[in-house]
Amino acid sequence: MTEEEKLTRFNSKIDKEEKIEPKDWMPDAYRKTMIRQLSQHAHSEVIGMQPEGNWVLRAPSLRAKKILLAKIQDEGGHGLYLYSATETLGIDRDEMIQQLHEGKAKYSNIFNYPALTWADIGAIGWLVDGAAIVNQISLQRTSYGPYSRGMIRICKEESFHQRQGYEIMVTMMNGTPEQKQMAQDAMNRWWWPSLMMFGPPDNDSSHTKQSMRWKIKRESNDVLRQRFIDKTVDQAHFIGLTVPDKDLKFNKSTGHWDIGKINWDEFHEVINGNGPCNKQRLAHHIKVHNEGRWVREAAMAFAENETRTKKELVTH
Ligand code: BYC
Repeated sequence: MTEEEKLTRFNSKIDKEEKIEPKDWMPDAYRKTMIRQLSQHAHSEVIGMQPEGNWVLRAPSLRAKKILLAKIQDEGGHGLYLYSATETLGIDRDEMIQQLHEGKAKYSNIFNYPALTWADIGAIGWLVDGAAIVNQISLQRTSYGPYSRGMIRICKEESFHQRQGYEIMVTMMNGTPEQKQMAQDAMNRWWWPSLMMFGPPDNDSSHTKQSMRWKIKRESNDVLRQRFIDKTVDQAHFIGLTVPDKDLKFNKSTGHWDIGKINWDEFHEVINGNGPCNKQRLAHHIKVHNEGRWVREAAMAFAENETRTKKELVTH
């Protein structure tokens, strides 16, 4: 097949909603975009374990601790599926990790904020996982097969995470005045960064147009952000939390909540390495990665040994 015929075939698969699979021909730019988004998504899952990990030893009950541990393990698992899915595009995990350590690969803005109190664990589950679900439900229909299948599995676990967070917020809002204040304070700090998770406004989003043409992204950043706002404002009001936005107003003509201005300067500062915890998050990842080198080497040596033994058994 000529290059042109291959491209026609690729485009027709996209038009017919067929999935692109690892061995299929794909344009270089599609492969590059997929590697960028998928590896950033994998890094986000893994770096996202850090703010929550900070609270495992301080969880207020055995039940809360068990649930938090299970959630954090899920995030690690999501990272692993996503690294594996990215590897099907021809990049290996060492290279992805190196890009992360060198600051060449991004991860979600949200994980560069500190988790200061137990209420932050509620806010992360409710708002951060809540935002992630809205984005990931849409990505279940992404055109790249391994990513789409990964998202279907991941979404099932995310809905448990979101409920875990909301349950913490509900409990605190039914508690003492101090507990209510802690929940409100967490809401105040996590609300705006959660809205930024959906990426820049559509007009400033460099990749959306092409990614939507290739059906990598199925809905735009602003559409998904609005869906999250509409769901979450009602949940906040239901338990007595105030949304920290003086311009928040229900728009009867559109049926949506209108919000005030998002501070995009803050977003750009954070994704360019200057958020409150960027340096800490990366330094921790590098330290733990180096400490785990002997485990990777031992696993490789064991695998090589097994292969050699099997070969010897076959030849004898
Ligand atoms: N943070 O053209 P745009 C979780 C960058 S973890 C940082 O709109 P795109 C959890 C973007 O990369 C789930 N950077 O980009 C885990 C681009 O820069 P580059 C995390 C961002 O890709 C543990 C530039 O801005 N979910 O749930 O079309 C505990 C222009 O943006 C962000 C995912 O990763 C951001 N928020 O759309 C708890 C979702 N937004 O690369 C919970 C998968 C934008 O050109 N990713 N940038 O240098 C996506 O859906 C899309 O990549 C985005 C951005 C919607 C995020």
